[in-house]
This record gives sequence, structure tokens and C-alpha cells, in this order.
Amino acid sequence: MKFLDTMLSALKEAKSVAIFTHKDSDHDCICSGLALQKMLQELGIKSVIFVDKTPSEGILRFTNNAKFLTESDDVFDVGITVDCADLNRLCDKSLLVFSKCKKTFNIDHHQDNKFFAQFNYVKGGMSSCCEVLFWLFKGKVKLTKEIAEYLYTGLYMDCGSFNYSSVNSKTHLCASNLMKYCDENINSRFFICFGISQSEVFSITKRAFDSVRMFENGQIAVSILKKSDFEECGCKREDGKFIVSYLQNVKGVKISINISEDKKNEWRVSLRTADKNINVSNIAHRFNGGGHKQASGLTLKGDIEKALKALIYESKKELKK
Ligand SMILES: [Mn+2]
Repeated sequence: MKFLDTMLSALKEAKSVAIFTHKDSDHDCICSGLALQKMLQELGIKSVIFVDKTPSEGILRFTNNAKFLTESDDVFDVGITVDCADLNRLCDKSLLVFSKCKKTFNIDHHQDNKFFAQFNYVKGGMSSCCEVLFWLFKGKVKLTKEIAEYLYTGLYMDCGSFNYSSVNSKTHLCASNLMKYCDENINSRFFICFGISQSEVFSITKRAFDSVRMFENGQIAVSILKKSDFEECGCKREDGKFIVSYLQNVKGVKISINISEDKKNEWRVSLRTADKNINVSNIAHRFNGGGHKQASGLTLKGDIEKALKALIYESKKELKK
């Protein structure tokens, strides 16, 4: 366990430690940061966590009022990124702080990780960064209920509720170990948060379904939500996120895509596939995006019809492989 030994000895000498999450952070990223912070605390090491902005409500529900930083002029002795494949996934303010850290570490599960830190621990293809942390620290830190719940939440959310191909017997073994320490009703929390819709979310869902266009004889399904759709329904962009996963369930669909307008003429694109022969991160990479084989994302700018054409063109190439 060379990486962990190196990191722990750097941490023991350090006077200040910073943990960095990626832009537009998800449950896995924030929960990895919080679990790592608590595990280090168990070892007597204090740390702070940097985020690009306050996490969304859906994530804050799971964070026990934890504190996050968005900027600092301080120079930290140790900087650790979690769930971050590439330095361009850090926001500008985080990147500034990270680049001044004296020793840097990178803990991740993305297959396209760029090994950008001085010390890198990457388990490409593992279900989640939370799972990476679990196995990395196993036996070194006593699991508490709080740590286990963070790790379980990140794992559960990043593996599509155990639906993605990243899930194997080791993932379940990890989940089983964690659940021993979690509240016995932990799974019902996810149902309450994600299984029941507010009426505003129902309205945006309706619009998302109405917007669906099929390409390549129904092998590519695309939903498009404009900024005005979100405003008129009283929703945030994250409220439309699930649609892309839903479209995967339609018979014949191999690649599902959701496009949501973020700012005027700036479109956030989510890609999903349940087909093991397709790698949607190849499509994302062609537009400077990234992610996993089954779930990836990217940003497009400009006219939506032109952007869509380019996206369908690249998706077709991936279908033909
Ligand atoms: Mn992740």
C-alpha cells in the first residue's frame, strides 16, 4: 500500500490539508470529499474541502451541514483531489489553490484519468470514488456511521443504484461492509429524494418526454430542455437529469442523450448507454467532455440544431464500431 503510506506520512507532517472536488460536483464527489475528511479526522488530521459552488439541494441533504470553501489565499501543505479525472475539471479558483499545494495526491475511478498529481491512485472502472476510498483505507481507519453513510451514498448514486456494468461482486462486498454501519433505512432515503417527484419536477418531466427525438431507427434518443422550460416549470437544471437514464429503458435505444440549456446558447449534454459494446465517453471526448463508458457529459455552445447535428454524427460513429 505504497500510495497510502506516502500520503499518510505527508499528511502527518502537514500543517494544512485541502481536499478538492470537481466542477458541478455530484454525490460521489462530495461524499468522497466528506468521507475522506472524516477518515483523516479519525487519524487526527484536519482538512478543508473546496467546491466550485454550494452543492445542489439534492446533495446537501446528505452532507450533515458540512462546511465547504470556494476560495482561499492560503498555501496548503497537502492537496488531494477526489473523483477528478483531469485538472480542467477543477474550477479556476480551486485550480489556483491546488497548484500552490506543496504535495499533491489524486484519488479517482475514471478510466481517462490524467495522473496530474505528484502521487496518483486511480482504479479506472471501479463503481465510484467512494468505493476506491473504502478499499484504500480498509483496516487503516475505523468506520463510523457517518463515514459509512457518506461512502455508501456516493457508491449508490454513482453506480446507478447498482445498475451499471461497473458493478461487480467487489462492489456489493463493499456495499455490504458499509451497510453494517449505516442507518438500516438508508436505501429509503434515496427513494424519498429521487423516487417521489414534486409537481414542478413532474411538469419538466412531461416537457422532457414531449421533446424526445429519435435518430438511427430509434437507436439514439435525444431530449432537449431549454432554459425557458426550466423557468416556466419553476425547476432547476438538475431536476431534468433523470430523463437520460429513463430513455435507456426504451426498447431499441442504444444511446440516450439529454441536452439542457444552462446559460443562453450553452448546452449541458448527458450521455448514457446500457450497451456494453458502446463507450459514450468516446463521444464526450470529441467535444472536450469526459466521464465513464456508460455515463458521460459535455458542454456545447451556439445554435442547438447545429450542435445536435454534430452530436448525432459522432454518436452514429460510436454505434457503428
Ligand atoms: Mn464518480
